[in-house]
Amino acid sequence: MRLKKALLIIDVQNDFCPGGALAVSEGDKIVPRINKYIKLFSKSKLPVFASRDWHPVRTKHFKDFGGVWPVHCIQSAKGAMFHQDLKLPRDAILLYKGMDPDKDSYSVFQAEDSRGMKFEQLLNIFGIKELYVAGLATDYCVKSSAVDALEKGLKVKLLIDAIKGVNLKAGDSEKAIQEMSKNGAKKLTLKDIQAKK
Ligand code: VGL
Ligand code: ZN
Repeated sequence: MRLKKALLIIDVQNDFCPGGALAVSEGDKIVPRINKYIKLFSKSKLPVFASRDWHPVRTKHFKDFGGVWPVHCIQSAKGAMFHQDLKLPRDAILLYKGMDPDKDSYSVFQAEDSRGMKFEQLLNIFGIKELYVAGLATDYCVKSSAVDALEKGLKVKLLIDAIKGVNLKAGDSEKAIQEMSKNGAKKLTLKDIQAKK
């Protein structure tokens, strides 16, 4: 039997795009590509999950309170909104993470939907066994989510033409991709998928 797949779009939010508080270089460039993946998944009636970094004003995640990051993705603020060109389907399942003022919570496995249902429970309900992962940032949330997924026995396809990293240190994204691959993630591009059809 073919594994049931879902698309996981991580943190494509204003603050992670150029002009945002924690801008990922060319973070916005992946949006049109992600829209193409969304179309493919919607056509196949497969679920689309979209997470958002969703921080309270005070959290140890921020420099001001002992963390490493500038203030970003404050709950309901403009910076926390999805990039305006991201075309999420009406039935996309929205996930929120980073609400705990004492934790960093990079992984989407620490995220929940608007009713407090954890990502892993949602995957179980939908019977998802394989995640196609896109979004921001390669070296934090994407890496952490992919590694957790693999650890939990899910298959992971890393959409390498639809991710971008912060690169606090040069080469961080490349290292993150290597780590995900080492853990079992398979790299994939839109062309690879189209070639299979
Ligand atoms: C993230 C840095 C800070 C992420 C979140 O979602 O990748 N990165 N907060
Ligand atoms: Zn954050």
